[in-house]
Amino acid sequence: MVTSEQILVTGKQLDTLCINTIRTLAIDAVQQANSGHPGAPMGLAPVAYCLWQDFLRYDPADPTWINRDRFVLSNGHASMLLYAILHLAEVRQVDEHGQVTKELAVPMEEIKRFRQLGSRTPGHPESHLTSGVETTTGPLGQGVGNSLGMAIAGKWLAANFNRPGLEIFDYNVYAMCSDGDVMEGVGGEAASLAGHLKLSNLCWIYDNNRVTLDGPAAWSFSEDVATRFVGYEWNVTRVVDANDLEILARAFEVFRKTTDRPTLIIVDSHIGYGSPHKQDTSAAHGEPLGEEEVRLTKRFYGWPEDAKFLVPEGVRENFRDGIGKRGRELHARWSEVFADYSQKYPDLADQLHRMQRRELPAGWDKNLPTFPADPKGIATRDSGGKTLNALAQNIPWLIGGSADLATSNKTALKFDGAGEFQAGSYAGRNLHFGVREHVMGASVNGMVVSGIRAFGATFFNFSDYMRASIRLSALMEIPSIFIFTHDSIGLGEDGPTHQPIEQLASLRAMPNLIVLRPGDANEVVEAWKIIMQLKHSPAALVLTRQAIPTLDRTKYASASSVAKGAYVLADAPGGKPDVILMATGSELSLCVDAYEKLKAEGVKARVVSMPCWEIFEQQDAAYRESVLPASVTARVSVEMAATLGWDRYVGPKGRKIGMHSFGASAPLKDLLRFFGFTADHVVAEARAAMLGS
Ligand SMILES: Cc1ncc(C[n+]2csc(CCOP(=O)(O)OP(=O)(O)O)c2C)c(N)n1
Ligand SMILES: [Mg+2]
Repeated sequence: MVTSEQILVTGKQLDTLCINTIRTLAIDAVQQANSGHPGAPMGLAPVAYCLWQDFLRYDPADPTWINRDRFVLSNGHASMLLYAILHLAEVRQVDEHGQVTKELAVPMEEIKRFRQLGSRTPGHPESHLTSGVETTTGPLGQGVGNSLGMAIAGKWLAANFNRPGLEIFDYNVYAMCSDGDVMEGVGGEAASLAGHLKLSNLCWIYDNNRVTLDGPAAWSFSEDVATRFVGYEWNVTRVVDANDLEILARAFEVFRKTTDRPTLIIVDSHIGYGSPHKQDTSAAHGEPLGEEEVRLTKRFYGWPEDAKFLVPEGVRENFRDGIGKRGRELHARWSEVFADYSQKYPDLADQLHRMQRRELPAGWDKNLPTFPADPKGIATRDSGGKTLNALAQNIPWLIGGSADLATSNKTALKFDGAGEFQAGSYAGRNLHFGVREHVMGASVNGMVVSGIRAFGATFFNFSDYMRASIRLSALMEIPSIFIFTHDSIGLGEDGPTHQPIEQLASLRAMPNLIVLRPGDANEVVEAWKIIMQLKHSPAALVLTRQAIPTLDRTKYASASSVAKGAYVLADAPGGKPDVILMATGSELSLCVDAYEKLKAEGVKARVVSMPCWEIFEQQDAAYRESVLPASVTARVSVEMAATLGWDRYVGPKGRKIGMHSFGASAPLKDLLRFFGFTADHVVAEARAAMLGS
């Protein structure tokens, strides 16, 4: 048996020692948790080691350094690889105020608590929990999708903030990925757009281990990945042995020298390297090795067989001398440049500070439009586009685009100087995602974790295509902005393939996502104000294609109460209604019409506008009771969508007008009549609710 003292610690052997430390930490943590994936960290340890130790421009003492190279572990199931590296590189934890602490992001106790409740080492890396984790990964394809956004952000920041002789931004983005990432559609979308945009600051490291969970990758995957990426106009290079540090280094150098396109490094590796059985590519590998195999594997590494969570002497020192020292020096040199920059360009430096804290510039809400009462009104996509354009002129880092529907979504930034973000001209604020909804979502998230307030837009129905990315933004607690127009059957002739039904209910079911469906143009402005002030929640802004009336706010309540999520728009005399009508979006004016009819008939009704359920739920009980008094049980909800969820507000005696089937292709007015979205129907349901209550 080998003891730790017997392990030689010089030269290449020191590298091997460090690599095997990463491997055995992963093995031991997975074994102790009795769950997780040890195989990928074992195979990839040399690659991660080489990158971090010799190439990554990263200061472990300050993981918030804005010009740090980004490292994304897109194959998030290999989380122990990242945790081991963060531990050994001694990356610091950042507190909730953004201050770097003396504490390690991943101390040894946390490695020992891998996958346990409340640990900073969850099964898959979560960026809001663990400093140094740049983005949350696990759903394959998302991390590489995020890396696209990070690379876009890097180019955009450089183009907008660098000044002659003062290069504040020149960071690179490295994403490690697996067969799954390369198989997933979103990974293909990301590669396609990155190649088109010639993002030379982007490097993917593909773990070509020829195995996936079920068995050999060849069971389901036989394309030539290199040729595919050459077709995407990437620079493709190959490392035939993941253990060959020299060839790996050469590949990273090739990436650094490539200035006109992204780089894919295909690394042939062996999953579970060193374990007698896990290298069998047909063996299941998403599980611990088992005590016996742990021993055999450690023996293969020349490791003390009984040692657990061993970090041999010299390992930490080696990381300090490598990434630690190099990162500190690079950061110090950058800080000197930045000090000079801050003197010469205090406004720009101030912007960067605000971006990092997710703060807004002074005057961010000036010149926002107000819309006069107008019975014919305006589509909320139009009022939304006008508001967005006003905000973007006040907030220089509000940028984004659409998945090829900017003209329909009304999301183009049209003011002077807005510009287009295109290959080689990276200062523009209009992004063109092409017909790639999923990676639009993932890359918006990547931009947002880079300090930019990014938005992405498409038809509401296609929110499904990007749902996995929306979900991750909510989990990551980041303020991504998703704009969805054509929000109901109200879009008309395009028909049921394009008409969302269940999307509102399903997005409302997502924790931490703020879903806003404003009911007229002035509610749109208020909704946008809410969105811009979010720091830890993403928003979905849901807007109409069709014109809807702009309500007369001298007659009805002010739209400013949108800030409370829901509010009394029109009330019965003395605030004592017999029936409550509630709606969002385009159905709000329908309720107002019904309210006027009921009023003329002597019925005491109230209209409640409910543009945002989540924010309404955050209000205190007294406010909620003042809007929806428990004593009034005759209630009607109206929404051109699945009714799931409205029970909560209409109660057991209430009535729900909504959609119970897919829509249909027809002119809007025919659809409204056919599916019962008329003021008369609302009146009838109100009377039925009053009888039943
Ligand atoms: C979107 C998504 N689908 C399925 C999974 C479950 N899963 C985890 S790892 C994996 C495949 C593993 O194969 P590969 O990507 O080649 O990684 P390796 O095991 O080689 O590290 C799968 C299907 C997932 N994490 N994400
Ligand atoms: Mg694989």
